[in-house]
Amino acid sequence: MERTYIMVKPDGVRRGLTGEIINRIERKGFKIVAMKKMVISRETAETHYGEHKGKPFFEGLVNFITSGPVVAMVVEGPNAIAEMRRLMGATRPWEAAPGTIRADFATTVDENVIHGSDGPESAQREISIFFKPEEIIG
Ligand code: RTP
Ligand code: MG
Repeated sequence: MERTYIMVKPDGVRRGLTGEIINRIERKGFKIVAMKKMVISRETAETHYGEHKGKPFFEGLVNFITSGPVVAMVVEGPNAIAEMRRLMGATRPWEAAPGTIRADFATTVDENVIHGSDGPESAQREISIFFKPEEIIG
């Protein structure tokens, strides 16, 4: 069993795609063990995306991710980190495989609907940024 941090980004929430995304996660057979709607502070956004600090898109990324509510989740299941990345599709939606969330619902790299942790260390780190241990109900 593995846990990953998943987030419906502000564009996904604004466009009413939260239910569709939850549906895909649950149909896959994964379990949502924590979930909340929240507006991320700049400080939290900069921590979450710390690996991208200094890159040309960093400022825009922080502005975007703080631009409206997100739906944050912890998703649990076998190989959940890699499998959720597979369901999400590639970062650039035009490179995402057909049938993936980003291929089906996004057109630009800046607003690509969903975030998912990219490895075990970032999963642990990101889960602890957004959730207290007692908010995770297995
Ligand atoms: P995420 O962290 O949001 O799940 O996306 P990811 O792992 O697939 O991609 P990552 O490399 O971590 O990049 C984080 C987000 O930054 C934006 N980005 N823009 N303009 C660009 O070249 C560019 N590159 C990355 C994307 O919104 C990406 O999701
Ligand atoms: Mg990433």
